[in-house]
Amino acid sequence: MRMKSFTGPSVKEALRLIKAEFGEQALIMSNKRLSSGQYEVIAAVDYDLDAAASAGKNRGAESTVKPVMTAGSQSSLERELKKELRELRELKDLCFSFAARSGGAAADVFNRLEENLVTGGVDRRLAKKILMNTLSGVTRDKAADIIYLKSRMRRKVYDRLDVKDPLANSGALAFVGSEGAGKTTTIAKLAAVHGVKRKRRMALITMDTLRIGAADQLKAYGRLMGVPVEVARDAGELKSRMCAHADKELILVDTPGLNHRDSRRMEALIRLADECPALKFNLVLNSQTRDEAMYESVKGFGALPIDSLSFTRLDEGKEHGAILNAMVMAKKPAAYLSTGSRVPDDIEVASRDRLLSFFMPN
Ligand SMILES: Nc1nc2c(ncn2[C@@H]2O[C@H](COP(=O)(O)OP(=O)(O)OP(=O)(O)O)[C@@H](O)[C@H]2O)c(=O)[nH]1
Ligand SMILES: [Mg+2]
Repeated sequence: MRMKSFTGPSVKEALRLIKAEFGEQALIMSNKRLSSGQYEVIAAVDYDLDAAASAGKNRGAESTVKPVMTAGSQSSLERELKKELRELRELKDLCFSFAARSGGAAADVFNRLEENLVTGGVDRRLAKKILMNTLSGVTRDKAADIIYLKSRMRRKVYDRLDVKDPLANSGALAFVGSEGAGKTTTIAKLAAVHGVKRKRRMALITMDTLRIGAADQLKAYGRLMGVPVEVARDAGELKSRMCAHADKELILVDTPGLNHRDSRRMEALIRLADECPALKFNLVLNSQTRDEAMYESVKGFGALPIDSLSFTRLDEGKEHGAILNAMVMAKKPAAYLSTGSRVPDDIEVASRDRLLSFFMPN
């Protein structure tokens, strides 16, 4: 949704400008005569509405070409589309009342707040939801107060953030994720923090027996830190290694990187979760992954009982909205943030303040 104020010597002229810029889809939010004698009309255009409408058209076309499309998938698309339209209608209603409350300033305020989130990498749909949350219930006197609204929006985002440190207590934690996400490096950093700095009794177990040299990578770290490293090829071996280290406070388990579409290997991980109920899972995500791939990954690994998320490569980009997108989609707390490849320096436990500073810098 984008709002803009148009002025002209008559309402007709302002409407002509709106039509020229926004087309027939424009929603007229308000109009009034200014003290200068000019007329101001506020209009909004909904990009998603366009996208949804054209997606609807495409789907229609598709279903005539492919009559075999199942009723199930059709109704789920319909449901999705209906949900989206309902949300847009709610947003439109909210915009109407917001525009009425704040007058001409609404367009500017609305766009600035939305762009604030979107330019930071927050998904446009999520940005809209946050905006709806922020704007609903705002009183007339505050409706054009950008400083107040920004801090209200910060609070709304802050309240959504969930963090946890899964190694705060004792237990076994397996790190899963796509190839090269940063699992082994994250484990090495955490082993240095907990095993070396805090002197907690710990063991590392690697299940990455597929890639040549993968187990050696972790063993080398283990040797340096004086932390035992073992190899387990399957759930049975993992269980017996975990039993052998029952005296340890922490057991960190490295797993091979996998494409979530690789159903055979994903099933092996699901079996692991079934057979080792004491094992918790942390999903390691590269924070620089593009939106679509990030969603796919979160959805794919959602088949596992994921307990928390870690994000790597924060040093490689400036916009970190993708982290918020992933947290909201997975409905899981953030655990660790990796800010470089140095072991053990480049890791921190996620905090709500730190996360907020990524999505909404001051
Ligand atoms: N810049 C940067 N590099 C990182 C970060 N975390 C890991 N890396 C680097 O990314 C590469 C892959 O890291 P690994 O820890 O081996 O990744 P992995 O998930 O274990 O990979 P597979 O086991 O092959 O699936 C290594 O070169 C790391 O040094 C990070 O936060 N920032
Ligand atoms: Mg690895």
